[in-house]
Amino acid sequence: MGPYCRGMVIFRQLFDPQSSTYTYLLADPATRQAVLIDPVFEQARRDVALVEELGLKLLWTLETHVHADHVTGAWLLRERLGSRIFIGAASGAEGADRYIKPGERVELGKRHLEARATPGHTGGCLTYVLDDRSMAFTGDAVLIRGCGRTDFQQGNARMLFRSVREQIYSLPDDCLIYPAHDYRGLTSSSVGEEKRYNPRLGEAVGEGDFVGYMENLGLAHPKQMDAAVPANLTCGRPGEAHALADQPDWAPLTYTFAGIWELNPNWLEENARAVQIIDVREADEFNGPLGHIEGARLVPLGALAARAKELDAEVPIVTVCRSGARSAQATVLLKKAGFGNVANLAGGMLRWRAQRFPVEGGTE
Ligand SMILES: N[C@@H](CCC(=O)N[C@@H](CS)C(=O)NCC(=O)O)C(=O)O
Ligand SMILES: [Fe+2]
Repeated sequence: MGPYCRGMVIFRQLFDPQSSTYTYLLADPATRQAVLIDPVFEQARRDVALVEELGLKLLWTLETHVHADHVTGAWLLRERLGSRIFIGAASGAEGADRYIKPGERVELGKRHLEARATPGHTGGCLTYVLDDRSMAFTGDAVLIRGCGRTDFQQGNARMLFRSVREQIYSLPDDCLIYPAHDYRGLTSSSVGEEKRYNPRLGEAVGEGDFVGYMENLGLAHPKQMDAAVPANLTCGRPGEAHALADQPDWAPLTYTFAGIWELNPNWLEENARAVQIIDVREADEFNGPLGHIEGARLVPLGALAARAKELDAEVPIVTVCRSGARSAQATVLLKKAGFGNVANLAGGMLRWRAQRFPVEGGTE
């Protein structure tokens, strides 16, 4: 394989279960520059966590089209990470930083994606093809053994048929296809496979057959369509009433890709009196060489669910253990028990002590 082989790009496929949408993270390992294709508004927090944990710099968010079934995370990611919003020039959307025309490249460190016009599902659909033609992000033009519907948003079955034949089936047979959705949990396909087995768009299917098929899909409109289309026409900018309400404001918390809210020791040291510190280790550890944080209450993890009612529901909770692992699980148990403001002390007593914060008991 040449210098552009697939091993040289960082790649993750992410899923939004509510809308069955795939979001793709691509990054150049040399420069750490990254792009997210089709991010979902409700998943922005997860996407931020992954970008940060992998040590990447999110340069752009790219849309394959104006989605009808979910709101894009583009605007929210720009707020949180300073990424720029790229969308097709033919999308009709306002508020983007760059309007991409077919044939243009999106640079990503030493790598790039080529935008190809694949209208038909909507009037402005783009497919992004990786520089070595090993991967194509087809949006809703080609789905795995299917394709995007053509009954709204300037949809046009004839146009979709031609787009797929000319712009996607002209790629190498082993080029992998990554669609914007799959409703059965299938994750990827290839050009050769779809040419052979796609029931709507197989090579033996003619344009007239395809149009007949698409006129008779009989699908209900997407559940979120009335809200999603206007929001996506402003690149996912929420209406005024929509504060970024999902970000807890009682402390500067970090959300991990593992799904845990974490707190750093410095904040806890300065704000210990404003929270309940729950140490979930065993009694012999609490009273052992590492010591414990002043004011911490001992509730071993195994007893936490049963004893949760002893805790004050009005005061935020910080959970602590030796390394931060058991206490991460404690946050999960406490959330289940109905406590809203809960965070894990990152790194546990080991990091607390490494940073030389004071302990009660313990040995030097
Ligand atoms: N039940 C889904 C419908 C989603 C839907 O219609 N998806 C569009 C893509 S935006 C599509 O083209 N689907 C093709 C298909 O289901 O065959 C929802 O409510 O979101
Ligand atoms: Fe779509």
